[in-house]
Amino acid sequence: MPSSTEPPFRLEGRKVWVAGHGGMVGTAIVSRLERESCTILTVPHAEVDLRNQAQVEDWLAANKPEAVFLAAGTVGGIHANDTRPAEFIYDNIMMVANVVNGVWRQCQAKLLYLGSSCIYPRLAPQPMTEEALLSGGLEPTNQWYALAKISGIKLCQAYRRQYGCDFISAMPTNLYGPHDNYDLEASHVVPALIAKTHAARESGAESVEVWGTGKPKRELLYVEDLADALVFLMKSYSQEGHINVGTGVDVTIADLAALVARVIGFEGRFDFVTDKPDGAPRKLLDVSRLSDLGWRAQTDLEEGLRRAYAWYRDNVAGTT
Ligand code: GFB
Repeated sequence: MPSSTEPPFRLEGRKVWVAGHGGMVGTAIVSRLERESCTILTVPHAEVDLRNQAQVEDWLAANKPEAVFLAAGTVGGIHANDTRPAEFIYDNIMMVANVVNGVWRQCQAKLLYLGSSCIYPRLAPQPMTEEALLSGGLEPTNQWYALAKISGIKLCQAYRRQYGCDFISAMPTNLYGPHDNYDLEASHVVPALIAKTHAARESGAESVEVWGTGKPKRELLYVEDLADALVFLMKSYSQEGHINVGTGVDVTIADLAALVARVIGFEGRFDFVTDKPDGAPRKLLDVSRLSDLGWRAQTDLEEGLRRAYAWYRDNVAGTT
């Protein structure tokens, strides 16, 4: 268990690498770190492909970061996970293996890795505590991604045990916010509902299609809250066990759609497309360990959806 006697890890004046800085999570971490008086390091994908061991090792040897946020990954919603299994398992295993081993060999930085609530067993008791990991069978639609992410958490633990590396893992719930992926084939539910509902309102359509039955529940965390939690953990947490990061509250997909409609001002109806998968029935995190450490999410779901929609209107709608 975390202890209040652990010395805090200082970010001030340090070189901090955000791997995956171009994605939704990486962008939010970079923006949060701008308040920490550290030197933020990033490297474009075209220069270092994290799946390439030699490129990762060479870059780490040349740049020697002192802290690493490993936010890179091949990620996507239920359809992308279900239809691109090879990419989801190969890319994510290679990235974490190369970065974890490279950091140990080249710079011995403190490293924070990201799991995901979808890697807990499909039918884990709710809310899911950290102990639920590996206690049951996986959700079939994202088992490939889950196996890669579980391997990443275990890699961090193994390097801590055998080599004494200060590697930690956080387990975020479903995320949304600015810089999300709005490609409907690859996106998660929040950007999909925002894009489809906005389009319906603009065109005057009477209905919006929602995949599945609308009955599954999801816990949704605004990505800027996640970034704040990750900086908090980087500074204050140094244990082998991963830590859940969420809000502790979930919502059905049908209620989420209704909330998105309210935010966007759409007055039509939702049609549930039941030949699309529901995925896990529920995956609510038990966030008591993080609360006990002193961190809580700040952004309420409706406010977060308003900000996400504002970003979508300013950056995506009408630009394609
Ligand atoms: O967000 P989502 O794709 O991911 O889907 P998961 C959540 C729920 O929303 C599912 C429903 O029940 C979907 O069927 N849904 C309704 C929709 N309409 C839509 C839509 O238009 N698009 C999408 N995408 N969903 C992912 C995992 O699971 O969660 C990943 O597959 C990842 O591995 C992520 O970890 C956090 O919550 O089901």
